[in-house]
Amino acid sequence: MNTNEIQQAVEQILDSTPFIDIHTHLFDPSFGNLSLWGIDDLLTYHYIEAELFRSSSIRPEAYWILSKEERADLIWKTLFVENTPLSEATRGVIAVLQALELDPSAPTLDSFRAFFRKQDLAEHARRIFRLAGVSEVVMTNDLLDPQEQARWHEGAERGVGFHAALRLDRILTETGISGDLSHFLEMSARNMKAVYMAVSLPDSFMYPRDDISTRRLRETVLPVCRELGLPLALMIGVRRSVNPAIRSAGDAAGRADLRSIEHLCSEFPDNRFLVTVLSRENQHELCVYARKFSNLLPFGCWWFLNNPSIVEEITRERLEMLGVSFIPQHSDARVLEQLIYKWRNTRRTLAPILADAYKRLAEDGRVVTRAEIQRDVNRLFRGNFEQWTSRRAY
Ligand code: HDL
Ligand code: ZN
Repeated sequence: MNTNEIQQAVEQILDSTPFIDIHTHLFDPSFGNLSLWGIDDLLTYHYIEAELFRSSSIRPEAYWILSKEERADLIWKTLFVENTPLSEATRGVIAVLQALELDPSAPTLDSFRAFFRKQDLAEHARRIFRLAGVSEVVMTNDLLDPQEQARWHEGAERGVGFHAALRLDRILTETGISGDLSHFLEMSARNMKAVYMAVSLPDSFMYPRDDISTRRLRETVLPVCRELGLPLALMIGVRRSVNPAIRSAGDAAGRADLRSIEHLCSEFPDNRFLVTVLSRENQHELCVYARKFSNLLPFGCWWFLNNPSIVEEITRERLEMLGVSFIPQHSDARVLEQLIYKWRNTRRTLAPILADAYKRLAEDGRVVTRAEIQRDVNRLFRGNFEQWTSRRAY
């Protein structure tokens, strides 16, 4: 293939290969109002709320007393009518409306609300997965969250396309937990058929340290993960509630000391670690650690990194240092229809990066075939995850 044919083949194969989205905050429709979808949820996404407060005179305390519809109306007027939706998060809403054949230049939300009111959620979800080029997503399940606990007890279940992941943030640090935590984790993971366990950690996280996190990881979480054949996803570098007034939008990022990963991968060679870090400054050293430890699988350009300019830098250095032994992206979607724009952006950003890598290989003497490009894309967006989660005890 010549360079044009390589570019075309990469684009076609990315577009036609259904991806596995390994970290989202989506819920199967059976979880009721935990499953966010439609225009009002799309607009009141915390990424967009953070931008509202920069372009509106409204104070957070005045904003939070509005209804969801009133908040969405204010956001649409402020960020989409009075200003141009140029940010990743606001342009994403435009991309969703276009994909659903709605008019992104509408002055009010009436027509969008009328459209979503007519949708059957299960059928709508299948359509969104198809439009996004995603075959399955992994949820984030916090069994200590009362709302979610109630849904599981009422019989909510993972439908086709939705996998569970057991989220440990509260479990790792809460002192009030009594009883056999190992048994609780094992039974919870088995009941949910969790594909991995996950925890987000602050930029100040260190392992080992004389604290409850180290004890819970060493004595409970990692032995249970090993027993059940589950990876542990470490999501490191969050500075929670830097500005509590803006609630979910109030978190920030910080550079972490990744020697914690070095210690964990060394001490637990039979555990598998999925790792994503929130600071741009930590990305290169994460690649270096992945070259040292084959039980470490880097994934995603998380949260504040999920912007084309940074995704490009991270993905290029990962390909250069790791070949295809990493997972390029997850969507982190909180609202169903976000899958459309988050995965459109990923395909659009990755196509030239992958094509460049193949062109450089051709210049250096090896011309790849379409089948080899398909093999690589399968591994990046499906195979690495399937292989990493293939040892499940259930
Ligand atoms: O902790 C996490 O999983 C983060 O992804 C947070 O949920 C964050 O609020 C988010 O949605 N980022 O995209
Ligand atoms: Zn997340």
